[in-house]
Amino acid sequence: MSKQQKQKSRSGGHKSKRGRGRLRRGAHRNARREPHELLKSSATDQLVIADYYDGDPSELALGLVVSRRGPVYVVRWQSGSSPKDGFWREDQIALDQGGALPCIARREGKGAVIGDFVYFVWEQSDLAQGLIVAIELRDNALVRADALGRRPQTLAANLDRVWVVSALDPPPKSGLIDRYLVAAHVNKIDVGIILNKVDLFMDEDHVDELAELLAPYRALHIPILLMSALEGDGLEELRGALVDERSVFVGHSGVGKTSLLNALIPGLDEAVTEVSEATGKGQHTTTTSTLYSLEKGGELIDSPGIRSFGLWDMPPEQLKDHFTEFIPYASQCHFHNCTHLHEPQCAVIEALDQDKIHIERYENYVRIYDDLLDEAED
Ligand SMILES: Nc1nc2c(ncn2[C@@H]2O[C@H](COP(=O)(O)OP(=O)(O)OP(=O)(O)O)[C@@H](O)[C@H]2O)c(=O)[nH]1
Ligand SMILES: [Mg+2]
Ligand SMILES: [Zn+2]
Repeated sequence: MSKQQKQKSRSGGHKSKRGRGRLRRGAHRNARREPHELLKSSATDQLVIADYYDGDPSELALGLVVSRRGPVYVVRWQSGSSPKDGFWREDQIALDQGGALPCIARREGKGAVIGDFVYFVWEQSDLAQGLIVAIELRDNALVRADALGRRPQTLAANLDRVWVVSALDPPPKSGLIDRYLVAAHVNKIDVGIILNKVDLFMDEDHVDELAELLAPYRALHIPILLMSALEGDGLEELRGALVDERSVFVGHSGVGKTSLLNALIPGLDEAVTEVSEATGKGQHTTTTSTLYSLEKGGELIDSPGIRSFGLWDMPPEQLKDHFTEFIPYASQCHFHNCTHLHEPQCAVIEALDQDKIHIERYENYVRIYDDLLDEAED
């Protein structure tokens, strides 16, 4: 439905009782929207707030979700209504626009994630001073499947870039990088790769190994930063890359996402933990995502480390469209719906044989395809 059509149905809804009834049913449907259905269908697509809020829309304020702890969302007040005179309790300091307040959410606001713009009303309760009534449609979202592959889990919304952070220890896994790349590409979110802890470079072989791992990503023109949060290598380059973008650090636990953030924002001092001696794996120090504003403009979300990343809502046959280096060859395959797995006269496999496509990327494609097929059969 176009925005115009939506506005039409909305004003129609206000005119007659029957119309209002239709509106309520609409609200019910919207309330059950899956996270990926909160996406804008075009750049100008906007939420029809009347579907969510019966009161006067001028009572609403708009804010950005910057963190969450249980039922409480911390929301940075950006625009819209101000609290009425006498709203603040004696033990509270009146908030200025740009400041952050705790909010709780009613039904439709409960799916809000970091990076969401939310509509809230000023309302004092035990836990909060705002009540989120609706989530503005998202430009994009980074979504993965939950551990069982049954439900979508939205990690963050309205992103300009996903920085996949890996490190020399625990060692980088191209499979995880490729899954993030696919999830970002689905939503047309730019990506970057950070290789942290370069202070741990052991020897020449180690360097060669890494150069090989990163080669396919260089060929895809993905920004790659070699960094050390410990010694400051690459920090100025990263600062420059983050300006005026809303970006998120993602990756395995213990790769140094929070350490990089602490290095970027002096005085921040968020908790980091020692990598366990026994397993070399991180300890999952960061438990919730948080959005930080950067001095030179731009916002950065630190997220908890993950073990694995399952793609959500991806039919296996669509996966090939997100391995962008396959695309120029795919049109030359004998079969127009070639999966590039086993078909004869496959131009992608020919390109692979001629080393025009990196073997690790192709192998990851096959692996992810198999996983998606398994899930589809479940
Ligand atoms: N040698 C070295 N160690 C680092 C570097 N960056 C971080 N570390 C160490 O790596 C460990 C994990 O760092 P964190 O910043 O907590 O990692 P994280 O990615 O935020 O982990 P989660 O919050 O669990 O996802 C800590 O012991 C850091 O001191 C680095 O550049 N070099
Ligand atoms: Mg962390
Ligand atoms: Zn093919």
